Amino acid sequence: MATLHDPPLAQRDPEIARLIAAEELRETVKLRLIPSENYVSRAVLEASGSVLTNKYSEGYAGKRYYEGQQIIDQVEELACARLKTLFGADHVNVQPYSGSPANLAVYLAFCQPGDPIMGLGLPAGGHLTHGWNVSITGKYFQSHAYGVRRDDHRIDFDQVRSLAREHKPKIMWCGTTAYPRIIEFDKFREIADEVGAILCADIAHISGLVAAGVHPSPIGIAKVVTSTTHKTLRGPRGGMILCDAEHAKAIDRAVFPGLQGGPHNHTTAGIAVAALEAQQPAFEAYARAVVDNAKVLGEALLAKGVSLVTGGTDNHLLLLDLTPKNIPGKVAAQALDRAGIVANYNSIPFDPRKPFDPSGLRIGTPAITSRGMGADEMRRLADWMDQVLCAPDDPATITRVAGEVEQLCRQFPPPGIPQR
Ligand code: DSN
Repeated sequence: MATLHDPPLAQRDPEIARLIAAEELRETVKLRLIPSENYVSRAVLEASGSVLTNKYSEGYAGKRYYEGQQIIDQVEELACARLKTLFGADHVNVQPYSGSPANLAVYLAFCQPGDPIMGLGLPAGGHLTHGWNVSITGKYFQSHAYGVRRDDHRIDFDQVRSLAREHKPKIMWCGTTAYPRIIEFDKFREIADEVGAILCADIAHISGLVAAGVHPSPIGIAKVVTSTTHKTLRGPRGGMILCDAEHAKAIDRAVFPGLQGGPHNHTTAGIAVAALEAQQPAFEAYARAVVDNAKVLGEALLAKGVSLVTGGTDNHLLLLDLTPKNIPGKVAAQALDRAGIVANYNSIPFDPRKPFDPSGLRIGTPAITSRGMGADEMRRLADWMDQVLCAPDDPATITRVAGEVEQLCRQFPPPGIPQR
């Protein structure tokens, strides 16, 4: 039989090859400010795009349901060992396909349908899977969302305590997707202990900052910690669950066979590489720069008359309230995108507008910091954003800013993308 003809992508499927090249260009010439996105290194890309995608490996190292695991077991053990060292955790499960499945596995491990649970409400900066009503987690469990205070938009611990005392949740989530301040894990733990809840920290947004020590760690405070691996941690798209020894078995059983089939071994390898990179001193410097850049960007935007939810940031993101600028978040996001500045429109706490057309804009510095940008570039960025927000319908402004943005971006080639 003839050998299977095996041409490179550009020959096999020029359409997809062209689209990938176009995305490489987009990621090169735009300022990517979506705070949950980043650039992975070339090494992470290579591992993620490897032959490890060819293998099935249901189970865990040494206890698989298919033969041929000589290599895969080593890959997964290496990923887990590196993550355990990086975060100081007793146990790591690196198989969740992403953050939402990681969180679903936590429910499966500890809850029965209908059990009371608590999490930060979506409009206050929580995540769908922390019990929001349109998510399976809000439908299958009795969810009691806490929020932020009306006066300063910080987590309302009085409300957390009173809801917890009233409803006695099985699990209590702490973790956010649009909250620019430090998460006070110890305060949550105190309340969770008082009512017998298992405290689960979802650190998807901040896991890179936690690994680098620039945000307090929930390890040793929360019993279970979940995260994606592709945000500030700069790994491939994936998920993980870290927990204490006591909960390890329940978590592993929930992920497999409870929720998922075969792990994505190419992703596991990419996560292992990202964990190795995050152990280097350069990663700590990177994480510090992410936060420093966010602070400089926030101050520069405040100086332009933009209002910031909570008045500033402690982490990698800023939530802009555009009400004083008299421009809805969606109009702003679309105009900025045309000008080469990519963000997402977002609800702000107590938003009078609808979620699909809210008052806010969410931006973050993980990706632009991965390109090596610093304080000077943050000030230029604030200036460009202000110009666009003041003239979202002016094609001349948009075109000029897009050109200037591209010029700057060309000076800071992103990791992982071949420059043509
Ligand atoms: N989609 C992620 C984010 O943008 O924050 C959360 O899952």
